[in-house]
Amino acid sequence: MATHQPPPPPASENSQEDELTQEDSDVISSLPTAEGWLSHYQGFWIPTEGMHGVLATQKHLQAHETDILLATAPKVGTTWFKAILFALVNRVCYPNPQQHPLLTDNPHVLFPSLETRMYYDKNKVPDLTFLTSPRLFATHLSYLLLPVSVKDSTCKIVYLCRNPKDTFVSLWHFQNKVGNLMGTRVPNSIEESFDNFCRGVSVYGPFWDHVLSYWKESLEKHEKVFFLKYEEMKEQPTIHLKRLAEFLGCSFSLEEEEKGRVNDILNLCSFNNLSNLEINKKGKSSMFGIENVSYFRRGQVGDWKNYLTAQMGEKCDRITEEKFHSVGLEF
Ligand code: PAP
Repeated sequence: MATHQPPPPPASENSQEDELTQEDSDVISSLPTAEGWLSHYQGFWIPTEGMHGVLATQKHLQAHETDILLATAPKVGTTWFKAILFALVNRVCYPNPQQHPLLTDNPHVLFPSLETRMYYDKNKVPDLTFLTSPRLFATHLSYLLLPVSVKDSTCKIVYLCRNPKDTFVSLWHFQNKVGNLMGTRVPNSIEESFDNFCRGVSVYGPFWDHVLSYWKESLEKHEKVFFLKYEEMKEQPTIHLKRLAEFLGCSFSLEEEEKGRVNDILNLCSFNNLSNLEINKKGKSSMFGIENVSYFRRGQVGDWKNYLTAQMGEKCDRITEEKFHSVGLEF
């Protein structure tokens, strides 16, 4: 298991434009755009300002066989799973749940996202040297956009998804809250935003294509891609945490189980615990200046009913049925 070292302070995020290569600039400026902040790249809507990181990741990331990649569409529980994977993989280093890095750092700080440009040095090469083996990173990219070296290596991918209605509602709230900070345009109404989501115009979406890309891969390569739903984890956390540990080759020993280590991790990473920590109530992310509290809203299954009409719910269900039925995926 890892001997984790916390990441260094992020590099300055200034003058991104100056640092872009001409080739990258040409690619980015040629892409169709939507909503003033999304660029259509290889079939998916990527935040234009994140395109630099995406191109650098695709060109330069060299996966290690021991890497663990958390892949998610936005707002499906990334923060929760960053915490869970970090605590799970590093549990030997941090046996005492009262003295754990997750108590003083937001999960996004401990578990970098590949597309985040702060991890790229001035030559646009990912500088992930601060991570020790196994390296943990996250990505919002579809499987189709992952670097070849990730696909070709034996590294492991954990894919978390969530029912599209709750995902949309979570995304809508998040974008309303932080959209201004990130310079993104927020649609005026939930209806307009919902229509865009259903048409596939959503950040890192189309949402359904994103899910399908990993679902198909998990069916063919179940030793490489672990596919899990947010709702399943909420329902049976112990079972799924143990399955996850087994998949990652760090199963809980009988002794660990008897000592309650499975529950320790689940409690440490629970919505109640994380959202009530000082760092997550008052802290701010070094990325984009987003307040950590924005990553913890309600954390419940079925919250969509409080925001979408029955008609909107049915529309979303129809799309889900059309897209997923033939591949045996249900929400
Ligand atoms: P990101 O893609 O911007 O990183 P992400 O963490 O995927 O966001 O999604 C946030 C959602 O996960 C929020 O859902 P909600 O809007 O429906 O409430 C957030 O509340 C939920 N969440 C965060 N932490 C946890 C947790 N520990 N357990 C369960 N859900 C959580």
